[in-house]
Amino acid sequence: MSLMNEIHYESRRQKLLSSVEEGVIILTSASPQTRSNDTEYPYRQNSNFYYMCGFKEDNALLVLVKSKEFSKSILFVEPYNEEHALWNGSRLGVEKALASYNVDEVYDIHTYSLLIKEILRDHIALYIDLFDDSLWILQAKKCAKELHETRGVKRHIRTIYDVTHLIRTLRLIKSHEEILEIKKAIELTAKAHHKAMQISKAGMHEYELQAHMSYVFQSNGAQAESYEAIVAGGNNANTLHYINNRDVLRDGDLVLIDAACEWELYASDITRTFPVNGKFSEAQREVYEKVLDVQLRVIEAMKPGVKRDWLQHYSEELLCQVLIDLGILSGDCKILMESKAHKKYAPHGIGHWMGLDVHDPCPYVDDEGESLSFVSGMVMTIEPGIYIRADDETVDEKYRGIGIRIEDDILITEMGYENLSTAIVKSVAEIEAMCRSYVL
Ligand SMILES: [Mn+2]
Repeated sequence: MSLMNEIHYESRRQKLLSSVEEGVIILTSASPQTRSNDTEYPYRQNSNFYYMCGFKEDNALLVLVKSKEFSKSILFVEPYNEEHALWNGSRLGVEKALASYNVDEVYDIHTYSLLIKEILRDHIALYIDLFDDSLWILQAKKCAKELHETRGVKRHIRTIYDVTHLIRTLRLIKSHEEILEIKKAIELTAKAHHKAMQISKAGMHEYELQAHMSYVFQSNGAQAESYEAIVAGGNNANTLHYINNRDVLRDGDLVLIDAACEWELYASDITRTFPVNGKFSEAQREVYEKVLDVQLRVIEAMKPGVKRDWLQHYSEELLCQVLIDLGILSGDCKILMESKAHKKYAPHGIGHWMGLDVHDPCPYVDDEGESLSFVSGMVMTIEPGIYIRADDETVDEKYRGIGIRIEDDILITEMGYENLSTAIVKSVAEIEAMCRSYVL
């Protein structure tokens, strides 16, 4: 059960409506996606739609109306249908949706094409997801055109705005309940990562570790994983989005696991890197501890007022210095950074917003393009990594094939930060102890 109740959604809708002078906002549910022939991927609701109403079914619409005199929220849903209930499960239907969702009106989705024209009448602004090419949006535009051509209608839709930016800005600041959902996701993800460390041994396949983690997620009630798991043994870790996971785990290699589950549609996003056989080699430990030191320092710098751009620059400086210390790069850190030399070994950003989406699409900059400053309630991952390809002959042989990333989920608080994933072991001693620990 979601911790969010109708009051949460109602207050979000009020906030959204208060940022709009007048007009009609249309938000559409995600459409089911075909996997092959007549089979579908598991359904996942559209995050912006879900954020504004909490409705999980497909084939649904949320329409918010604001005029000088009033504002109202309307939900369009699939009616209850016995045939559908028999084959695919019961839908809530119009009456029950009205009773359980605190919206002003609920209608059968099949009446939308008739009703939307009346809803749009006399409004001058339409707010949609500009990249939403669903038939519902096309229909709304068609009705707006018809109204434009109708004698006697005095006001017409004359501007179409992007509504997603407004919602994404609201989504930047997480409520107490949202943080609790994220914590629950992380709690299961912690179990899964610890499990992987405990059972890992040379000769296993990457997909076996993945399967054990998926078992932890599903057997504990998680409905989905936040993203395709990366289980990358040895040099595979140097392919950033390695999701093949078919290789054998080799003795003496590290394994990088970037995997996490979703809880009530809220994501977690965790990466740990550990030795397949449970014991870091000298060179692996050296690189690992340096990456960990960077991660700890970057997290320590997080607090309200700090700009995300600054944090990115700071982390690049630290990583560049690590590369110099390891003898992988040589020269002055500033000059190396200007030529982006460090990007060869540390190519990705330090972190991203996280929430209903693993990469929460909240803005990183304000309207002027200035980097946003952290505010209490924001959640960002911190995931420094260093990747040294096995075929990179410019690097000392002992480091070749090492790829390390360490990722945690950080909440900005009034006083500074809270590491939400601090329970997942990450020091060399903790990891080696976890790998040694007995497991059934
Ligand atoms: Mn991430």
